[in-house]
Amino acid sequence: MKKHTGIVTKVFGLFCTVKYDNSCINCVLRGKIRQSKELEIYSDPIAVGDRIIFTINDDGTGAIDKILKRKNIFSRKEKGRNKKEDIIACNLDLVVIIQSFKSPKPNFRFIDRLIVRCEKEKIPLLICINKSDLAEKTIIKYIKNYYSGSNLNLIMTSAINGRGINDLKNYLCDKISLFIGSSGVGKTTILNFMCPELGLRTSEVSKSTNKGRHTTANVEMISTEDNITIIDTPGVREFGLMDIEPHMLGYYFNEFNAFYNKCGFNPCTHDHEPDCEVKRQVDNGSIFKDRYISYINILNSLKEYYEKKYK
Ligand SMILES: Nc1nc2c(ncn2[C@@H]2O[C@H](COP(=O)(O)OP(=O)(O)O)[C@@H](O)[C@H]2O)c(=O)[nH]1
Ligand SMILES: [Mg+2]
Ligand SMILES: [Zn+2]
Repeated sequence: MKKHTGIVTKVFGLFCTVKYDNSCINCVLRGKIRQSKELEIYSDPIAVGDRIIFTINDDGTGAIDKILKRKNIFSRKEKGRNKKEDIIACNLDLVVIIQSFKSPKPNFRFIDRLIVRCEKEKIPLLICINKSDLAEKTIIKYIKNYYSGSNLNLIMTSAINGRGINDLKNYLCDKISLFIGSSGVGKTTILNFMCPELGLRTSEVSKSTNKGRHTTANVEMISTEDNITIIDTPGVREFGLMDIEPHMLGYYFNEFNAFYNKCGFNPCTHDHEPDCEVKRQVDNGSIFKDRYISYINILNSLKEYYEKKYK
């Protein structure tokens, strides 16, 4: 039978939607993939973004024969012995970490965890803070300072008045990008603003909790006419980094890079160790203090996890 190559745009358990030749086809995973040992570590064997080989059945549905080698995997790894790795998406060119200035407020510790994941997987990333129409000058300045030492790309957008949306589009052009962030920050509204023809459903932020409801039930890949491909996710609240050893964390904080060679200890976790250059740079203001505190918070959570694991 003739084999085709396609890309997975949505997953529902053992079924998925596959895009090929500008059309979509519903496919099922063949048993040999479901039972493959290699994929056992994941909660689902297949993910949005997967490139696959499939055959078309007589009834017009497809059967997936093979998942092609993944160039990268963006996943979360939770606590607990039996927890499997959740692949959010794979084969990404860019991860856009989206937060908003207000309703909900930006969560820097959450952004920093996502940054660590991207840096570890070597996936380019962009930080996008939305709802700039609601932002006060002080918070704008604070966010710029917070990430200034990291050299990361940072943009501020408003899906209401359109500011910054063209900058965002420039980053997205000719790429497959993941939109990730808490729910209610405006991911879907931004998509609709960029491509009104999509007509995606957005959610009103529920006023009582300010957390927003989940309207995007699943992760889904959306392609637009101007060669932008976005994988939109429902609000991701928890984001585990449980596979990172505490002494490695510092390498994923770019602003430490210029200094760790001058630390007295090697490896140095820039925490309790004496003669630490990173701490000196925090004290003299070249490393932004709150970003360092965020590092220490993540470090402590990793240490706690590894201590329990090896006790
Ligand atoms: N003021 C303001 N509100 C926005 C902006 N973007 C989205 N919203 C509102 O925020 C709420 C949640 O948006 P939605 O796109 O569903 O968020 P998602 O969960 O990240 O997809 C909706 O009520 C939007 O109208 C923005 O730039 N400024
Ligand atoms: Mg949404
Ligand atoms: Zn140090």
